[in-house]
Amino acid sequence: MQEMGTTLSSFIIDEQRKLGNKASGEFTGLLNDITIACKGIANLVNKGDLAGVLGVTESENSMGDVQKKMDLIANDLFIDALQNNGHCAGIASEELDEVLSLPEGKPRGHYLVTFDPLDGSSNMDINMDVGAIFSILKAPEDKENPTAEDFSRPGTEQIAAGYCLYGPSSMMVLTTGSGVNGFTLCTSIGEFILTHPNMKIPEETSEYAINASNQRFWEEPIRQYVADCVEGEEGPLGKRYNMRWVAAMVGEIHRILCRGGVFLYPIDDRNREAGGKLRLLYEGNPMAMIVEQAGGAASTGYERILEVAPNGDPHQRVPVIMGSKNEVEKIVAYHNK
Ligand code: AFP
Repeated sequence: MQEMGTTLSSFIIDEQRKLGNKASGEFTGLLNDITIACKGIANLVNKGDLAGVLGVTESENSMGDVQKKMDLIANDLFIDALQNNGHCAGIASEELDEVLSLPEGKPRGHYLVTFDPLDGSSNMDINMDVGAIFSILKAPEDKENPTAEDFSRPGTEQIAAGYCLYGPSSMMVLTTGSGVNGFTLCTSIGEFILTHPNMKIPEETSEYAINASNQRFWEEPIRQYVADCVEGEEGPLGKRYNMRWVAAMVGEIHRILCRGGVFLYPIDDRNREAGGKLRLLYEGNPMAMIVEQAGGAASTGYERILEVAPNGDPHQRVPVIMGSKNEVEKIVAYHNK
């Protein structure tokens, strides 16, 4: 009989065992809660129109983005999984204007969770990659209802980060600070199975991902880097580059973890006022932790994303350049010219 392999649940419990009796099991419980939310989202995303989850709602989130039906359903699945088991003390979500305290009487845990419950949701109606991104911080001691400033911590203080990619297969990729591991959802038994142990990003690449339609809005360093990539072998970078754009950060970062590459969503004339497009707490920081844990680099162009000073806004934005270490360093050098 074929071996089932290591399930995510047993992997997490083994990680807990390594901590000996210091571990209470609460963190394990929290990761299990998040896994349940991701399985619930995978089930509906994979059914698509058959589950009636496509299309948009009448509402917008705090950034003025029209919310898709599945944005709100995924958001509710995360909140439902997190608010009942006493592992979580507070929630920040892309789909919620303010940080969320648990309802009166619900048990509080020692962790804060931030998430984008459905990253790339504009891909939902065209059946392309979408994902969920999450980050875990320690909660302040003895505070019934954590506030926005309790979430306002640099990315270096994250104790775990991960994403679930809903692609041809559903995959959970997780780091708790000692490397990155990938798990594929076996739908017949409803378990994530370890398929990509110890994921590492190749330090070199010739593949970049950027929304090239924004070229006229870019700052000079990005414009120059992409122009040099397009010049290929005859250009200053001396090699042919390939380009990809999935329009879902989870899909870009997963490709980079699997085969290298660099993903860029820089500041441009349209988003300079806001500080960029992607959000620090539940996109930039978790993905930067994952990328660095896999041997890559994650920069704003001027500083390490994980060291960006949070400003108290749960929806603070950040310019993003992340992926293969040597390529990110090259792009940072364009910013230092
Ligand atoms: P949506 O969740 O609104 O689809 O945005 C996805 C995203 O935040 C990120 O996942 C993509 O990399 C990026 O935006 C795509 O941005 P463009 O639509 O400007 O290409």
